[in-house]
Amino acid sequence: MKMQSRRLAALVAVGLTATLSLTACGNKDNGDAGSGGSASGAASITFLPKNLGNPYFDTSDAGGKKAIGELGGTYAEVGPDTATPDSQVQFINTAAQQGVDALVVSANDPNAICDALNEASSAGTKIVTFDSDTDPSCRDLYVNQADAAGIAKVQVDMIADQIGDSGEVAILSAAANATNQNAWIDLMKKDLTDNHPNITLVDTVYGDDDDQTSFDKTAALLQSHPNLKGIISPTTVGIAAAARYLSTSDAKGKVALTGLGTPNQMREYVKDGTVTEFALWNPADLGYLAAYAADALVKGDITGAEGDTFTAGDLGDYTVGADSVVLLGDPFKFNADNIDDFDF
Ligand code: RAM
Repeated sequence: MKMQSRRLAALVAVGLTATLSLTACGNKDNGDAGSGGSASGAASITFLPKNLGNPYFDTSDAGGKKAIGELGGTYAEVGPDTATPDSQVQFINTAAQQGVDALVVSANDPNAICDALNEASSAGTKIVTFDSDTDPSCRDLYVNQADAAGIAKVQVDMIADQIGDSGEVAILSAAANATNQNAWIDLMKKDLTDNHPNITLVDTVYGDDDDQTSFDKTAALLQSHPNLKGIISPTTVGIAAAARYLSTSDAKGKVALTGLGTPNQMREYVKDGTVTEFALWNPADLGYLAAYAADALVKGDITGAEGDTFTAGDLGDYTVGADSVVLLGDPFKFNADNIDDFDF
């Protein structure tokens, strides 16, 4: 997938900015992001990632914090330690009780948090999902990182390329109920069946977006499938753990690994030859866009209806699409030629 140089420059710039602001962003960050604090008209927006301690969400939420700073609002980040289906419920309830203006959530399960979100919504909190959606009835807007079909295709294209379009592959995913990974996996399966008859998907396993679980599942995959030629891991936690395992195993250079990763977590494994190429969007851009969308909902500039438009700071103008979805852009491929251009 080609990316225009203007967009690439923006990606690098936002990535660098996000990295700088990361130093000021602890796991549970709470407080005024802008100099004006929550002056009248300024929104309080709370980010609720799938789990804390996941560098992907550290970066996305730092993007959200930057946007809220520009808007003069109040930023907070709360979240569970584990990416389980209902671990986010207590944080949603608390945010609603606090009268937070908007919640920006990446869901571990499409339905398990719906009751809590609906209650928060009835109490006046705007609900934005980003990264991983809920059932559409439980939120005002979903900020989607990239078209699901495009995310699926880029991963299938990369593994096909890396294993000569033939042989056994497996998927190492995140939590078993994750809306985003499950949508991508369904589309990858279809693409493999339709377009890659010589590739066989032999297993799909779940590392729960937990580093150790993902590491152990990688070891188990290699044991159960001695003819495995490739692993696709559509999660930044999974691909980094799998790369760490492969890098010191006999399978290094023999079993291909690709999927979705962050450049900072994957750099050493690209340099040592464990990984050839992987993909992602810029999580900082995603959080930044979600914060601007949440603010536009709070201020009543948009309702989430198809055709609504708003401006997301440096990223420019966006239009709400069908099913109240706002699309960030295209995935981007990282490899030895470009990985040093990125810092997130
Ligand atoms: C992990 C999470 C997140 C996903 C990325 C690719 O960090 O599962 O939801 O979007 O990977």
